[in-house]
Amino acid sequence: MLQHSRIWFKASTGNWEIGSVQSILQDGSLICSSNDDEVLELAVKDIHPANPDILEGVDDLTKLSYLNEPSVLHDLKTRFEKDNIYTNAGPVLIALNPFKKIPLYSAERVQMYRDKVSKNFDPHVFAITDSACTALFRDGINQSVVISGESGAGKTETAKIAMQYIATFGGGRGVEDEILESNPLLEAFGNAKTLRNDNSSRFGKLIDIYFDDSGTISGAKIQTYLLEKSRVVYQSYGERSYHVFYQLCAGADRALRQKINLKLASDYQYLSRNGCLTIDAVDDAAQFRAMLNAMDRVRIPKNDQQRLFEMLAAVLWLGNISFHTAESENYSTMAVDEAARSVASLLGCQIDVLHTALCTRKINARGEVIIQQLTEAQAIDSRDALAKAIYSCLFEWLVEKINNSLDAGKACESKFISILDIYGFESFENNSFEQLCINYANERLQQFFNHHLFKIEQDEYSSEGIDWTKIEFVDNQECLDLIEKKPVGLITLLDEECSFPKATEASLALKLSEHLKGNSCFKAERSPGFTINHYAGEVTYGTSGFLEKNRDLLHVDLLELLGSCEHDLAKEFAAKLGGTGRLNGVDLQRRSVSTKFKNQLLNLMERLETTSPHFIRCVKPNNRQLRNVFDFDLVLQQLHCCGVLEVVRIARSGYPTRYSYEHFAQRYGFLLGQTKSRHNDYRNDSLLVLQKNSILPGAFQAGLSKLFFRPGQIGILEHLRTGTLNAVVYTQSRFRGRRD
Ligand code: AOV
Ligand code: MG
Repeated sequence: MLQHSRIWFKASTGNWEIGSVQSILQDGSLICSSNDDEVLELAVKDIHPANPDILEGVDDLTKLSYLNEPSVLHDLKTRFEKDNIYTNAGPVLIALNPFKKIPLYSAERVQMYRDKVSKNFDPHVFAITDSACTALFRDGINQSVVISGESGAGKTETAKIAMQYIATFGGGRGVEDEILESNPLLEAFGNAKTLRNDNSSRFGKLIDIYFDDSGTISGAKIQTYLLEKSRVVYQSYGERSYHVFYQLCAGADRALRQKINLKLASDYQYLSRNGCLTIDAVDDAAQFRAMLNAMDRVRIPKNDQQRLFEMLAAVLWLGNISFHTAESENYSTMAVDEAARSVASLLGCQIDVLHTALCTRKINARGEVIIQQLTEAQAIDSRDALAKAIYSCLFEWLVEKINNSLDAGKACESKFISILDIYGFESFENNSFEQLCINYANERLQQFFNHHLFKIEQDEYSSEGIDWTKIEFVDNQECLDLIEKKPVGLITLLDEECSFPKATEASLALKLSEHLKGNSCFKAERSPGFTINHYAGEVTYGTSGFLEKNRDLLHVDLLELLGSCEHDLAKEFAAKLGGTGRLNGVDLQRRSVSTKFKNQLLNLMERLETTSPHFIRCVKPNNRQLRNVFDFDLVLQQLHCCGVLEVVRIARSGYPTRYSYEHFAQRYGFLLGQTKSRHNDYRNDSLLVLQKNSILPGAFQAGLSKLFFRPGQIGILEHLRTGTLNAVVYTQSRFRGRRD
């Protein structure tokens, strides 16, 4: 550190501030002055060099001369204050959530990125999506856009922006409009207000967008992951159930209201119990109209829409069904009131059939069927289980309808780009099974990120014999082992405990603690529960409700009820649920929610592995959903836990573009003209191309089977290639012109 150099130091406020070095003491500590002319003595470890002014607010963190936390934060903040919310971190796009509308997404702007009128465009979701589209057709490899970040960081908005770009890039047949319209529809049914995000996704989503050889979108397919169905019957204070319920109650016209006997949201227990009925600045009635419009656009026929609303109303009325227990009895009976009558009429069943299904249970005891009468609490559980089952079936049914409309079946063979938008990492005061699943999915995604940006990258350098100094990163394998390792991972232990009828939340907590205490990411808690040290921070989970949620049994009585209803969706759902063999908990091990989810996630990862991924990291500038507020510590923590600094470090010294000698020689070999080798010595030809076109030795390394390039080099070669090809075409046409 030299005298007068600009530095960052941590001020007494805890914030990083700019200062300059005045003198250096013998023990190595420094006398520095702050911008306010305060003089301080600082240890070397407490300061970082600051970048020169000319690097203020650069659009790619790899351009910073000094890569340290305050410099990176300062860069992001400077850009954020000018509404430049996107910044590259080498290959990763960082997207800061502005929590306000910024004019960055017009059709003109899409066109600008598409036409690539300038090389120096600001980083943007459009730019990274464009590179995916371009690579799809240039390299013939399927691509993916993988979006991650905490809850409320902006993943879903970002995914929609990427879809908007792709729809323009490959539009033509009209299916692109349906792809875009699937968003408001799925959000209505799968998103809800949580304490972290007014429009929080409560399901994971992968959409594959298919292209034909002419580059036009030919169809799409949506795959969804584990919808949080407990929300239908219960929400934490200050949260809401799924948007669609409030939209329906606020927006349905009189005819529909009458048909399905619809009241106001405040009349339904499932919606009003915790007092949060509206969202600031959101008009549920207007959203309902948008949702209806979206249903029309994805060609859901009116009669299907009608059936869907009937089912939604049935779910709402179910929540109002109440039970009584007569004195001196210990079993309950259902109140025959408007709620019970509405459910029966909407589903198409007799009231007494509904009563029997909710208040009794058939038990098979040594070959004999016994009818057990349920207590009030059990009857309520039964009722809620039915509501949750209907809603989650409805969600799957809707996804299937959308997929039919997107021609998902036909398109599967062609090239595709996948966009992944899952629920972000969550940590509340009380965390349960749902948070565990969500955070587990995020761990998996984080590993995918690590794997691509650190591991595969560096392993390839070493196997190809490239000169390289290894960069360390935080591996989250131990946390994944904790959750999914066999035979003693959390999921296996949970499944095992679920197969004991007498298991309780306490016995589960004890079992987990006994078997998992050796894992450094695990800590047992006193109240039944445990803490996991996730890549994004510690989360404490309470085991209450874990067993039932993981078992997710719908008793045969309820299945039979659904199957006997006149409503054809009820019948369809019963067949579907029954078909998965959930009766009597048979084969529970294979079918528990967590095991099913784990398998789904592993399939997802396998699928992503076959693509060439592009990463967008969404970052939340503050926890209060406020515009223009940049909370240093919060941003830093998010950058930290996903290893952004390390990504930048690798990108700065790494070789992001690579080609096999064969591929390279085939694409650029013609630039050699006559000097090209006769027997296709690809390696030799490739190196000659580089030499003849003045690609400097520092700009690439020749590996055993591949060439590795520093950023920007392929752009130069492509430019030369296009130039040469154009010249050839021009000469040929002139030649032809002369002949004619
Ligand atoms: P998430 O998908 O990452 O959370 P969202 O995409 O729903 O987060 O973003 C949360 C809110 O931030 C949105 O509803 C918008 O109000 C705002 N927002 C995000 N990105 C932008 C943008 N580019 N421009 C303007 N506003 C934006 V979760 O689904 O909770 O993990 O489960
Ligand atoms: Mg989301």
